[in-house]
Amino acid sequence: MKKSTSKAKASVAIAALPSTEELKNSIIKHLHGSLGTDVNKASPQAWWRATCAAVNEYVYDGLRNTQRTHYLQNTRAVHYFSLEYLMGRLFSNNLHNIGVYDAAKVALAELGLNIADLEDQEEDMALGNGGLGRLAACFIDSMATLNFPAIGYGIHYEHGLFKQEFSDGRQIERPDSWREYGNPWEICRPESIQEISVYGYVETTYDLQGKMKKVWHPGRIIKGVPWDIPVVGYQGSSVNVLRLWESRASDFFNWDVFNSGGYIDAARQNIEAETISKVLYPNDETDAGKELRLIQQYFFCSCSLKDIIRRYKRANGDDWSKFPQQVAIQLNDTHPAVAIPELMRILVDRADMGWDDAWNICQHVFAYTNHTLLPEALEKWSVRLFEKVLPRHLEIIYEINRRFLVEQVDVLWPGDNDKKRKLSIIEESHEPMVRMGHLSVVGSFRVNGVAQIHSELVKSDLFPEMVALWPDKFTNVTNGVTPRRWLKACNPRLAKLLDETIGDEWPRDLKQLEKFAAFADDPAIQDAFMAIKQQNKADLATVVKKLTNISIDPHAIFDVQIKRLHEYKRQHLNLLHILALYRRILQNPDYDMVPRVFLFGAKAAPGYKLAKEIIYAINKVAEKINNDKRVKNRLKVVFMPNYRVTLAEKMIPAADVSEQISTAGKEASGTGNMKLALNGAITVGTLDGANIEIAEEVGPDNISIFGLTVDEVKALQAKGYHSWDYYYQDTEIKAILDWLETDYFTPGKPGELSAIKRSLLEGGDPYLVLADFQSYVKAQEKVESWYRDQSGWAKKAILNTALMGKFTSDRSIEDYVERVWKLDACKISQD
Ligand code: NBG
Repeated sequence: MKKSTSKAKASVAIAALPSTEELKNSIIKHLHGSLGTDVNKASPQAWWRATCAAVNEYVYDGLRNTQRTHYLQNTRAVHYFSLEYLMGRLFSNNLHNIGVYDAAKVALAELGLNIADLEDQEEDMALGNGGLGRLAACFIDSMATLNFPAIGYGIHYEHGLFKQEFSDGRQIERPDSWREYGNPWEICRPESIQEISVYGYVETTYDLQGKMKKVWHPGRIIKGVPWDIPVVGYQGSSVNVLRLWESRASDFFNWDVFNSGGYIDAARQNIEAETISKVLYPNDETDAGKELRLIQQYFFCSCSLKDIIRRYKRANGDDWSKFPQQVAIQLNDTHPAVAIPELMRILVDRADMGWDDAWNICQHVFAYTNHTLLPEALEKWSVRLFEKVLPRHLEIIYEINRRFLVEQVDVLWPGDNDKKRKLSIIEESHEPMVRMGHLSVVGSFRVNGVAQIHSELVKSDLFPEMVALWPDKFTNVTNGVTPRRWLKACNPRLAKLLDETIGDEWPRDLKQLEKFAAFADDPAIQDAFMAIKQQNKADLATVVKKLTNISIDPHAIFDVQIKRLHEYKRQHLNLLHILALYRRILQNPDYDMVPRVFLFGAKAAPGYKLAKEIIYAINKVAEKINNDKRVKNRLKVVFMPNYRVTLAEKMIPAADVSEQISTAGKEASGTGNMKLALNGAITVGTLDGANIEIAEEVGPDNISIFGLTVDEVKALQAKGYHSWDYYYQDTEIKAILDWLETDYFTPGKPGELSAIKRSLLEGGDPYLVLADFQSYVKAQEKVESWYRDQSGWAKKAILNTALMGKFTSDRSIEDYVERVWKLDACKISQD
């Protein structure tokens, strides 16, 4: 019997790995002992669960060893606070990271099972909207792999991001019940339950010495129940934890109501308390401003802080002086910014610490990552709402703000009320608002953007005065993606080719990929690389057929745009280009073009009307083009329903062209751009976000850049942008936009697709789609001419893969460690 390849290694969390035979026995043992079923009647679900249980024996070993080592060494740790974790599936990821994927595949095959069928039993863990949540998932993978003591904190949503269906081309949202029947990866930890308070009022009291003390009398107490998800580092390094809080009614509180005869009231309060962790807000880059959302934010921050403090006190007792040495907290956007006043409350009100000492601790604990400049995403809470939900925190924020304005702003700009108005944490409009971005900057020791250009814009456009106050506070950490999930696991064919040509160290040292560049001109490697792409495309074509019933030709260019639907990401620019090609084909039946399949994947926020109209328009145009014989298969358009991590894993390895076409200055970084290039897709992109750094790495011959730059966008907008000029001066643009108003794509229903035209003309085209259109068309023509030379294309694709080493999330985490967290890696010792 074949033994598994990895041997027991020193300083890894997981000691001995199972052989195929041992895995087989363990799976059967769990089928019997944990699932209560038998080989001859087990469903694929049961097999999957039994395999997870078998794998968990090793995961839990690693978890115990990691937690014990961290405890004994009393390590400094980072606590990643994020409202979102877009994990996807964990099965193959965990098998790969432990190093038993191949052994499990063989074990399952010997049991008559196909590992891919088992993988399909798992629901995506979609506790996030898009890039921000997926980044958090990549980061916790890297932190475990690099042996950094780290905990992810978040919310255990009962329902993750909605599932998307199309009905006559329109998006329909369906609930996502990812753990309806339990989830084999999570462990409930009732021993670590926390209670948190909301609502109520604040009483001012005085002690015998006449010292003032604020006492918050909460209106509601809610229980937070932690669920732990082990985060398995690559090759059995640390097994860290993602701790997600589920809300429950507090027993203590209900008992009161119950005793006073309010059984129904108690039940109602239960339901309200449990609502908090019910559902993820489906907005990407927009602030919903809803009470429940603020409560969600506070709920998980308060539970997590209490959890951190409990652990700290176990090791350090009541001495707070070491707290900033032991604890770093990273705020993933402003969503968890309420943790700042909450820690102040705990220190000042509960631990009786003086304000200055407490503030000093806060300012050495928190660091804040900004993920967007879009004004609609910058969170603000009305003072009124804050006062209702968190009355004591509002007082604390007022005091933070008062001191900030007096001790910092007025010192640098004495008597300058404009500066005070601009910098105040409280925005004085007719409805006063708490600005969470300002609070985050003031309360943190480090602030970073997520790509070079974005970090510059954070400084120059968003917080220039804050930079004047604290020049050293601001830094950059360019995003990254985990090469374990986004190459090794999702593209096994390419992973194997890499292993064979440059060795197998690249998954944990992605700069090794550079060695692959030496093979870019090698005809054998070019052939192998292109053959792999071809196979991946054929696989995707099968998936497309199954999901949409559309047949696509794997020999066409697969042109992929996968990301949330947003005007600034400009899926409608892509659509206009498709319409231009279609129109050229109709005007010239012999129009010579390389056949191309345009593949989209995108969810629209349920309340984002125009985004939904764009989905509808793409679907309607697709229907027409795909069924038009005159096109002769030169064009196909596919909108994949329910885009999510699992679908990304199938689309990315099969992409030839990567669409990264946001208006310059709007996409903070992008991470899909990295995943696609890593898998050998050529980017058609603007000089925005991390595209700029990708271009620097791969070089101008291997990326097709177009469009206005950030400075040109600013200049055009300053001088006055008139989209109508482009409409009247460019016959192609005019023809396409007018086409959308007819009933050509929606027979009998003219005007159904006119929302796009309206926004681009009457709406002023806020994202400069028309201004970039012709430049985009040229960038696409360039890509097409490149593709006609297959060997040249292979070289470019190989170089894309080879030169993406910078964009591993391991490098991002190392940057955070060096520039922000100042952590030491901790080698794990075994029992
Ligand atoms: C998103 C940006 C992306 C970026 C991810 C991760 C938000 C608020 N921002 O460009 O739009 O890649 O964050 O940093 O979701």
